[in-house]
Amino acid sequence: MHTLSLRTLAVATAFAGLQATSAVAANLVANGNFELGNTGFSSDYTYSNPVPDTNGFPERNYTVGANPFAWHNLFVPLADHTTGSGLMFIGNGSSNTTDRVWFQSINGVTIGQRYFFEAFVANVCCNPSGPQGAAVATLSFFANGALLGTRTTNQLGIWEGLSTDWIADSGTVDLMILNSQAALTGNDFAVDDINFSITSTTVVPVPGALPIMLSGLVAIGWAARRGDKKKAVRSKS
Ligand SMILES: [Ca+2]
Ligand SMILES: [Ca+2]
Repeated sequence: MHTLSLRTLAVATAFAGLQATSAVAANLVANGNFELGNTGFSSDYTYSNPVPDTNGFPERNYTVGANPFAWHNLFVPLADHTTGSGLMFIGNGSSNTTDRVWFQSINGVTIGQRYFFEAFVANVCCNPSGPQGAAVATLSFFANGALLGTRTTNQLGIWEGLSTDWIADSGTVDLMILNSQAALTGNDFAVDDINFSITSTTVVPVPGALPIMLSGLVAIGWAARRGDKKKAVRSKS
């Protein structure tokens, strides 16, 4: 009876493990989808309200809003990446490339653990009333100073994703976005759905340690279930 129970558990968790290969766990970034507004993160840019359509005029300003066009009348209308009706970070790029566009510290990270990182960016300048072919932002994402990846917002009004893995080198991860584009004309962008989460494929059973292995399998099953929920959200990209 006891053996049967264990086997049943092993089969169930092995199946869950197969599902987990492309899944991710809960997002550790606070307000990574910006649905809570201007909270949970920091920026060297100056915050201004998402409306009216002249608030976005100064460079080195940002807002958290539902539509870039509502903040700057030369920007394009753009639906957020999360649901198509939510909020996003909208920035008017700074001429100082050392200004941190967005940054956040996350505690409780496991050293040596592989983490998944993903974010989406878009170029928002300009609509037909504004300059065409203006400079585009080049956004680089860092974890504890290490470059995770760079995305140039080449396509006007189109979300472009960046995703990668990162192995934690500290119990705290400082995530940061820098923009290497210094132009004032153009260089306007949106960011949404910043995700930093533990990957489910790196829970490695210790040979001969059955209790540890079973706890790992349970963790994989948990990650898979969380991942299924996340995939449902991702399918909107
Ligand atoms: Ca959003
Ligand atoms: Ca600008």
